[in-house]
Amino acid sequence: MNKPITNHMPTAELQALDAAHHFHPFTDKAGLAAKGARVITRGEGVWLTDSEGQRIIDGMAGLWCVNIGYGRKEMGRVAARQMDELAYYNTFFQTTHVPAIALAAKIAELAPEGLNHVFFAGSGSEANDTNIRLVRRYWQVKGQPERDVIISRWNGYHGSTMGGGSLGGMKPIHAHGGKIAGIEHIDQPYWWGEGSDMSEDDFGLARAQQLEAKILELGPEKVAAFIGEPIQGAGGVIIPPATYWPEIQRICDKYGILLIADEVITGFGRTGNWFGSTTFGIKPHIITIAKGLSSGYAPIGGSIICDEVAEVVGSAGEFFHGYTYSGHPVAAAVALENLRIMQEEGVVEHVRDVAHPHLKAQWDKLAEHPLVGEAKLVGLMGSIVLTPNKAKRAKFASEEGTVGLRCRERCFANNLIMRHVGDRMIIAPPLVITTDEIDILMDRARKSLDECYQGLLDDGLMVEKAD
Ligand code: PXG
Repeated sequence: MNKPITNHMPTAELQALDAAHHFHPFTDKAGLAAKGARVITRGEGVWLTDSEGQRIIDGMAGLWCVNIGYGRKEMGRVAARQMDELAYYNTFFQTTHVPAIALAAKIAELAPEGLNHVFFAGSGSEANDTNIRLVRRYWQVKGQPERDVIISRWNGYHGSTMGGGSLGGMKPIHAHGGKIAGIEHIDQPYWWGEGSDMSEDDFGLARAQQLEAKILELGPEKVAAFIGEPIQGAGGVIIPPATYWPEIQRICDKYGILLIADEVITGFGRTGNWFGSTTFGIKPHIITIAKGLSSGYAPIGGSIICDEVAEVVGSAGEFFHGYTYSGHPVAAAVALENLRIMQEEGVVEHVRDVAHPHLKAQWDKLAEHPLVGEAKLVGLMGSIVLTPNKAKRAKFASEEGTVGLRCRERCFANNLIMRHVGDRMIIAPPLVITTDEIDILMDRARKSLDECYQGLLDDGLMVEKAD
């Protein structure tokens, strides 16, 4: 194969090569080969272009990560400069370099109080693997090595390495390769789907109290940590009832259990604050970061660690853990430039004061659509649930995800990227989205919902699942 692979090859040729050689993540290989992947060729702001020249509005910021939007030239310039100066050096064995120093200091400045130490990884999954080892090491050093169980939630997502996938509560992931020992799951705070006839507030408390029940079942002396996403992202943008996080916090405090907030999605402005922990009043010992840290321009993640945990683990000799690319200088320089842009351009303030209120006014109204049950939005992270009967919070008779997929296909056809998780539709656009662009996104979303609804009526699919 001598021919260069360019954006100017016919789409069908690119698709054939892709199907032949590229094994995609989380994708049905045979299904994709039959259909052909959509080839994305350019990005600018909130807009993507595909190999057929279509302009698509990206309501998902890539995979929840392109917070400053695509095509910022400063980012490439910083990467090139850093590659010229020092393309690589490691941070093992008592060496360091300026980008890792500067980025760690900047993250400590932005993080909630008391979280001043950063362990770098290449991704969110790696960072959560670090967290498993870190919290177990912490309890070992404290003389309580039997405290090694980590409690997590069903339908949480913490990555897809063995550690991340095990922490996550997605059974299809556990089914492919198993689950590591010492991880226990409790139910998620998903009121619409699982709240039966409880009020949202009572349900939030009940679901949080499952943590206490699990701690008592295992024995508090066995539990190292609890991990949760402030808002479950990949699980379908599940925004917990207001009562949930305060009760989780109370329980972690009562039993002295470390609290890990996985902010891979909610970090760096997504919820209208720098961290979702601030939005929800959570006081974590460790925050997992990735994605928005570099706005996806370079692969980088990490764990922001509180003073106490860093001091304990740091007081007992070497911590046998690290990655070749921990604090990679180019990725760190790119992340630092991303944070400079976010701070100097007031991106978090834009989310809080401009983009969120503008989107919320229209997003909330979607709940009046005949196909939509509830519509929820925190910052620029939103979800709607599709239902054949909103009064009963009914599910569709069709297999879960059938209607969501049909809705996503309408969005795709209307050049809007809006994802489905089961029969929920979710958005998380770049944080720099303007009010005009929000209007375009919402026009396309409403049109897609109308078309989906009409299609369901035509095909006799607005049917409730029997109780
Ligand atoms: N924690 C959370 C909360 C995440 O959302 C990870 C950890 C893992 O990060 P890495 O960088 O290893 O992918 C994530 C990633 C989806 C989807 O379908 C979500 C993620 C990744 C891929 C797909 O919504 N989140």
